[in-house]
Amino acid sequence: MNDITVVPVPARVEPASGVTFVLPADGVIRSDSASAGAFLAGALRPATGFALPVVADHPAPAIELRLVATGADEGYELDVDAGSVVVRARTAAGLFYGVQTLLQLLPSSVDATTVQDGPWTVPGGRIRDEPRFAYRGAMLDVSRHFFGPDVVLRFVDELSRYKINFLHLHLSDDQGWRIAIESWPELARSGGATQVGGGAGGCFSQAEYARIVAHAAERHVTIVPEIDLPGHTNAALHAYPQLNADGTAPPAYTGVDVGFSTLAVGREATYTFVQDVLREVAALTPGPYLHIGGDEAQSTSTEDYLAFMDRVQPMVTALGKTVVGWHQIGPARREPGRIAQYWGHKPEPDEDLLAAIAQGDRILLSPADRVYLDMKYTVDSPIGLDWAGHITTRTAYDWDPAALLPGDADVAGVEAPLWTETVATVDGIDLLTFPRLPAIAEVAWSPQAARDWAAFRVRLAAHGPRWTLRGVGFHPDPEVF
Ligand code: TNX
Repeated sequence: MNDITVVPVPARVEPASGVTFVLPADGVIRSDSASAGAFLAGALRPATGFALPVVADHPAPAIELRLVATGADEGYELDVDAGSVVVRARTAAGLFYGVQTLLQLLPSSVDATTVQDGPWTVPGGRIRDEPRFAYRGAMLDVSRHFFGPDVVLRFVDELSRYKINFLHLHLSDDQGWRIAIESWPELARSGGATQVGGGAGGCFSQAEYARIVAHAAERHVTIVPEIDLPGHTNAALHAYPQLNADGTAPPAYTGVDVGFSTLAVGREATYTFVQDVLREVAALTPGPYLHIGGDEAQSTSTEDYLAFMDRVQPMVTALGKTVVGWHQIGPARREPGRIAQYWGHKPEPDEDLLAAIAQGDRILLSPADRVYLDMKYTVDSPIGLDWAGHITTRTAYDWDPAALLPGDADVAGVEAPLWTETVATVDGIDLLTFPRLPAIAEVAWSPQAARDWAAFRVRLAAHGPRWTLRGVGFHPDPEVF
């Protein structure tokens, strides 16, 4: 295990030198969790060509997945000797992460979709692992450009390999409304009908959305839906004239400006609308969080913004969910447990962020100059923005979440947003996401003391061939590959 290339790096690794496990063709998987066993077998069968039956009991299994009474929430232990591999965890999530680590310990050809030559070796030793932060997130903006359910499922699959456990979906913005709301059907029909550049857009049906939520849950990824309010709402304003202060619907918007739209904060129809939307979205959300945006409300007066948030945040609580908002929500009266998502990038302290910290909000870190996946890597990147600077893989990796904010901030974790003003294709998603997202996953999962750029870049480089085998594109960052 000396040279393992696991990303994120585990908290503790003790190699057993000279010891190697080889997966036998007639190996059996014994698992306390049917889903974890099935997931592992499903991942191993295509490339190995082995049958790998999964059973609940067996005298001499090749691989064992055991639920045990102790351990951290998402932690696991992995023991590899010449005769067997054993993963132990207290929770199903922990078992899943142990399985992901095991897959990365096998030769990279395990990621091929057709049968490959073995031997299927795993280096001997012990791993003891658990996450630094409970919230390890990515965000996909499906509003600026719409991406259908299959693209989102594939994104979830890749995130979960790196132990990311939250996917925030930015479901509404000026350019498009992307989740069907049965009580307001024009949102999907008319609000979802276009996107940046004027393409066809699209909108998830509730059944499609439920499929995303279920697929993610099987991979221990919780979906965080965002309905961005009260700004970033042109698509809704276009669909329903009564949400506008002057009662007139604006045209659909296919540009990339921000800050020009607002719900009519003084109209009762606005609150009926918000209540209905949040109710339907909450009903589709088994996870704890509802994100209500709150950023860049430049067309809403401060007074109106605070009044709006005073009415809307308690709706989220009443639906049994916890409020998440961009950090501009900081000055608005908080609801219990609220998370403020910090997306600043300036050296000077941000007053809205300080207000959130002072109120006791948990802070989700999305510093735009570190983890905004929509920023270009360099001036030569074919897509991406640059308002927060260029972000190389090293820039995304080389920082400490504990050192970013004033000492009294309660950091919930780290989330990497992919805004899609310039991203119209899956290739574009891949290029901006890899290899930076795995770098950020390590920032969020691994202890700071175990992280080091020089060692990381070598581990990360080993994932290039795996992405290629899986049909995932990436930026060949010259500092890594
Ligand atoms: C800022 S981050 C925005 C988004 C843009 C993004 C582009 C945030 C809360 N608002 O509306 O898409 O910059 O990088």
